[in-house]
Amino acid sequence: SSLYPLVVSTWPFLEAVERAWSAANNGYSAVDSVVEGCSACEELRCDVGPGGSPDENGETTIDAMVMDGVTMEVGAVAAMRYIKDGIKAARLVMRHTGHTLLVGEKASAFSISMGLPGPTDLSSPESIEKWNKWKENNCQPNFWKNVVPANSCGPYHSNGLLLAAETTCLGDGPRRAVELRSNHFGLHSHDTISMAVIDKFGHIAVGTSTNGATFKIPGRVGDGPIAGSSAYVDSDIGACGATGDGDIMMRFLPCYQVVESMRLGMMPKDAAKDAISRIARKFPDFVGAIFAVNKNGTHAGACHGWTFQYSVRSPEMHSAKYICFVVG
Ligand code: SD4
Repeated sequence: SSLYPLVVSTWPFLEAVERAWSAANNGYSAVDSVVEGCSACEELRCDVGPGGSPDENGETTIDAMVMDGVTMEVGAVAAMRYIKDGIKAARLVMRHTGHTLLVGEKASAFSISMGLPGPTDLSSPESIEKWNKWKENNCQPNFWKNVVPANSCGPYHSNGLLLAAETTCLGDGPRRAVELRSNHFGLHSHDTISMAVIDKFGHIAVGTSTNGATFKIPGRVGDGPIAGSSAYVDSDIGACGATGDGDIMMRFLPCYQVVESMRLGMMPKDAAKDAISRIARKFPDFVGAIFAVNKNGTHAGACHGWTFQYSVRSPEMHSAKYICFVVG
């Protein structure tokens, strides 16, 4: 029996995985199958896409990327407003421009000019409610440090600083601060899909779509659209996808690390654990996870700071969830 197509994805987004797998099984290329899968996630709102995590201003934006492991072409969009179809916009950048990454308003304008629907309001009743609750809670937690933010949120200024002071005094403080920070990265809502597809021809592609960090400072771009960070692929070797604290992960390019380690002969399991532990050594409170899959279809996940599941679909096996190796 055939090994391919094979789909691996962050989180138990089984429907999105199934959609990607059917596409690949019907002869779609790896790139197009990944786009099908990530689009499904944007449509079904597996916490990604419209209605997802708002920023400090209550606005939802999208970061997305697609990478072709045969040609090593990449297309990405970041901090994109008013467009629902993040991953399709990324594919348009890859296919129809000589660029790699478009950002902000201009990424939206490009997407509309290329035929994607918009402008569309990306907020939802849920995202507005989430944002209102956060403001009622004096905009805590937030991402500021060592500074009084210029944009007030009522008692937000002083409380933002108070929180920092308290965390050094109270025994429980540091842990609580970490807990709060991890909430931004979907500990309770998994707002990033990162997916790899090996198509019938053995070609591999990866894609990512995310609303980034909840209550981020407007303008913040995470690891989602960064090749090598949220995902990476080389069809001769294998692929990797990541989720978690992108502000930290994009400093390490963990998915590039994983693919390169596999190139040097490491098994996916060891490569994934190694990439996560490189980050955890410097940032012991880091929250994040990756999956690794080699071109033979062997896969593994590694995580730190949370329990992470990833999903796999192959010809022999309906979508199944796997647990990560916890890196201590
Ligand atoms: C980011 N990595 O923008 C994303 C967030 C995420 O589950 O993965 N949330 O930092």
